[in-house]
Amino acid sequence: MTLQLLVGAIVLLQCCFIPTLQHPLDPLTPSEINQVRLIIQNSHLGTTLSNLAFHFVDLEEPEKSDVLNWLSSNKHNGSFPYRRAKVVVRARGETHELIVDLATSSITSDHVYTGHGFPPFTYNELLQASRLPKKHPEFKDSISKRRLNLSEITCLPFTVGWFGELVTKRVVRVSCYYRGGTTNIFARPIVGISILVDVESVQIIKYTDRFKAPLPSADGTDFRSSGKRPNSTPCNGTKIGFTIKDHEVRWANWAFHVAFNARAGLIISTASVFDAGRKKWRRMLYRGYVSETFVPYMDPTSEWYFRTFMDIGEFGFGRSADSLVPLIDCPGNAVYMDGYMAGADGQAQQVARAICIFERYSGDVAWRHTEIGVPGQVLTSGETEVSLVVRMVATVGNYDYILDWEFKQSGSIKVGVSLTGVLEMKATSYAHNGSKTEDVYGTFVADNTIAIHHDHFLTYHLDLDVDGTNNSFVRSKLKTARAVGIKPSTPRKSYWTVVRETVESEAKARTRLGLEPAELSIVNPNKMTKLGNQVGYRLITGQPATSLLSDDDYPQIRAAYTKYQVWVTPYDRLERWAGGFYADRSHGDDGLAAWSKRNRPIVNKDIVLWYTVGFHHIPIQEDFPVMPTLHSGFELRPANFFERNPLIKQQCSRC
Ligand SMILES: *[C@@H]1O[C@H](CO)[C@@H](O)[C@H](O)[C@H]1NC(C)=O
Ligand SMILES: *[C@@H]1O[C@H](CO)[C@@H](O)[C@H](O)[C@H]1NC(C)=O
Ligand SMILES: *[C@@H]1O[C@H](CO)[C@@H](O)[C@H](O)[C@H]1NC(C)=O
Ligand SMILES: *[C@@H]1O[C@H](CO)[C@@H](O)[C@H](O)[C@H]1NC(C)=O
Ligand SMILES: *[C@@H]1O[C@H](CO)[C@@H](O)[C@H](O)[C@H]1NC(C)=O
Ligand SMILES: [Cu+2]
Repeated sequence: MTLQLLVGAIVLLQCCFIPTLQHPLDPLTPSEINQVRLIIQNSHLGTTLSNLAFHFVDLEEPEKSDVLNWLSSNKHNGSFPYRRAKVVVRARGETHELIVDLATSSITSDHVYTGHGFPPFTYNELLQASRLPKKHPEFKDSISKRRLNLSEITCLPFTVGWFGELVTKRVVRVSCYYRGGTTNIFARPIVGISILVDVESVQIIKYTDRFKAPLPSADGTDFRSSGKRPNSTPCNGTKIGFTIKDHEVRWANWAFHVAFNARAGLIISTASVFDAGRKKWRRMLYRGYVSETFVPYMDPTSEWYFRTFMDIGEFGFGRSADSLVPLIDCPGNAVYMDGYMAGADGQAQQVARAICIFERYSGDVAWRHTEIGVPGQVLTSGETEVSLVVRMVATVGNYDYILDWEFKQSGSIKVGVSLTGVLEMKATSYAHNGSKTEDVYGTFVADNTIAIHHDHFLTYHLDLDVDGTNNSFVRSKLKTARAVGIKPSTPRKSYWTVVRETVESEAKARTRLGLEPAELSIVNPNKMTKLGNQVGYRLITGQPATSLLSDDDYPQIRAAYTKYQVWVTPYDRLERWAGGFYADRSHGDDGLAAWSKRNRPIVNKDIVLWYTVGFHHIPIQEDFPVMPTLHSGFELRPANFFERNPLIKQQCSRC
């Protein structure tokens, strides 16, 4: 979980395209990003020798009511009444939060942020920091003491978290690796050295060299594939086909909006599903994206303890997005969408093929049944599953995250998180596992090489609007009941029954999964099916991992929201980033856990569901030299939303 420095795909954009009528949630275009840059450079912030650097440039989240009004009334007529950017720049050592109005080319708000935490690092800061050691005399000494060749060293920056100290500087730690015959740099860490870099003055401010350990061998570390790519023919299925107009996608019974930004990467908005029975589009998800990640490593020693990364807030999934490679990352039938973001100088940069969209013919069964009860016949009927996948891949240093949104004709959205890439490893003087190797904090994956225990928590912001804006959160508990008082009497002693409870407040909504059997759903309490059930969507969860760190541990204070997998908050336009907006060196005073402390009511309100996909990762040897993809995720599945299975198309008189 270092920060990626080898992003070859980013290109500077010299020019621009003229957008057509914009959806209010369209990401900033390259020309808008460049416009923002000019406006700020021409303001008081650009006038002095102030080292102006752009840390965050994004669409200012519009008012939801404005977006919904525009969508329902004016969509194919007028443009949205405003277009604004939220920008965070650093100038003269201060963090400025700006709102830029793009219609009037003016700064409408300029506020100096003085709270805890810092904005995301720029790519330039990390690049400069990573180049410092090789020019540093003490480091050169350390390297010659280890009899290594300086020209074979790659150094990478790591964010440092917060451990109760008074924070005065923006810093990163730099760790170095030895290539010497491998492309898998993470497999050859040079241990014992700690390098602290002040990213603003671009200087090493602390250097220690505490111990040496043998350098792991380059043998067997290479992960390059043969270069052969599979035949592009997808599995056999019925092609449905989809259309993309700007950022709006239509496929089968789905319509939704796809956006990209530097922080979250892929964002799905205004998803509606067509109800063939009612012959109308029904709202389902207003906005969904990964809001924060938390990746704490479980080695408390002085060279490792700080590795407790919050990649989205400290750097950004969009900034780490890869240009997708056809036939490796996406199948032959995929279409691609580019992404745009601002560089440190404010200039628009393109990530070509940041997102791919494709129909998946999985070979799975969407539904089936064989009926042998009809005399003289064996009836088998069913359909193969065809779905639509929207995908991006973020490589945050050593790890690759494959993020999927899979739309199903059943009305489900299946969200996939897949992990692959290279483990974060440490060199040790022990050759391999044995009775004397207790305090290694990980698994031996190669000679002298330990892959450290860690977690991955990806927290999704899921603003469901099931059939409208006002929703409630319902927990349906499965309770064992005694079979008493049933007439005529039954030989059964027990059964289970469902106790449906509308959750009243934020505090009651926090859920640690797996402690009791319960189904969780978001319902619209104002809308019923014809059969009198509240319309809703159910959250089908993945494996229940929560953070195991103690509550008083500093990384846990910063990522307190990882103690529960499920949270529900009332919608607030500004409550978007679960780990807080200023996540680098944050103190935990902003973010999901802090907002939720207000314990606001959540019944029949516009509410947001937050779900954390978690992995406890005990490395195994098969994860070396590169890890086979590990899948997880969750599903949002219609639950009494339709009158019947929407895959069954034939007419029916009662629906
Ligand atoms: C477009 O908007 C104008 C002003 O809001 C309105 O008068 C007109 O009827 C609208 N046209 C359509 C086709 O909706
Ligand atoms: C160091 O590596 C460079 C590049 O591979 C090579 O040219 C040089 O001879 C090496 N020096 C030593 C001392 O091994
Ligand atoms: C799919 O199946 C049909 C009929 O069985 C066949 O003609 C066609 O070539 C197949 N397509 C692919 C891509 O395998
Ligand atoms: C490592 O070795 C110790 C001592 O033999 C043993 O108890 C432990 O199970 C081994 N670890 C693994 C992952 O097998
Ligand atoms: C929706 O919620 C708002 C705010 O709580 C409330 O004022 C409004 O009456 C609700 N609407 C419906 C249809 O219940
Ligand atoms: Cu992992």
